[in-house]
Amino acid sequence: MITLALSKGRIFDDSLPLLRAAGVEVLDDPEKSRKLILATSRPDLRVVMVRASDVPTYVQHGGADLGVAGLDVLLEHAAAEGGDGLYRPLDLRIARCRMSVAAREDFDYAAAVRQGARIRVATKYTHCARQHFAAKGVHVDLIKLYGSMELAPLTGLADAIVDLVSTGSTLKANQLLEVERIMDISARLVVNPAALKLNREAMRGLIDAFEAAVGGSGA
Ligand code: PRT
Ligand code: MG
Repeated sequence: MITLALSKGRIFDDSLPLLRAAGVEVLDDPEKSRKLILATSRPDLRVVMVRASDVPTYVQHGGADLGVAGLDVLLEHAAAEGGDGLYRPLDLRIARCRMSVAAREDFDYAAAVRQGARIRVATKYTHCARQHFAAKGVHVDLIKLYGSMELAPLTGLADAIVDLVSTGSTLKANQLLEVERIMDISARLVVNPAALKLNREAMRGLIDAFEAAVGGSGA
């Protein structure tokens, strides 16, 4: 049995067409069912539903053989673990967005950077943020948050945030401006190397089918 870890919401929704193109139908809808283990049309493949940030943990420790997770989640996980030993064979080109720095309209980010000021930055992505600002030689005090980053500059908790942006409407609704783009983000297929070794034929077949589905979708 091959176990694929997915998370509810955009990762699951955007993975479905790829699975379908790979000839796999998921037989339950996680939005309607409380089941955490979903059968598929392939008797040797099941899907487990976990929190987005738990996908790399499941795959790393063998609770799942492979999984789909955002590059943001993978980079933060790998940094926290000092490497995770996962194969990342494929950019699935789904759940795309960018990681950016945003600030209040009345905060002159460029001037603060130029003057070498210490900038207070709130974010869920502390490892990516630390690396980005260190590479630019910008002095920051990072404040770790788990959600609603947009609130931090509005309440005076921070001068700026590092968050994911797709349409930009969340920033706009909170009168924040995107002042710097850090990196493009998309979801990746991650694979447990031991699982690949043990079950090479079936796993390879599935990875190849994913690859063909990504290429074929023209995304
Ligand atoms: O919600 P939960 O805590 O369980 O986990 P999660 O928030 O990590 O999961 P989920 O399903 O929200 O996101 C899964 C993955 O989708 C992320 O890890 C990203 O790789 C990817 N993704 C793509 C996004 C977005 N686009 C996105 N827009 N993840 C989050 N957002 C959020 C963003 O943080 C901000 O709050 O959407 C808001 C901005 O969207 P716009 O369209 O208003 O710019
Ligand atoms: Mg979310």
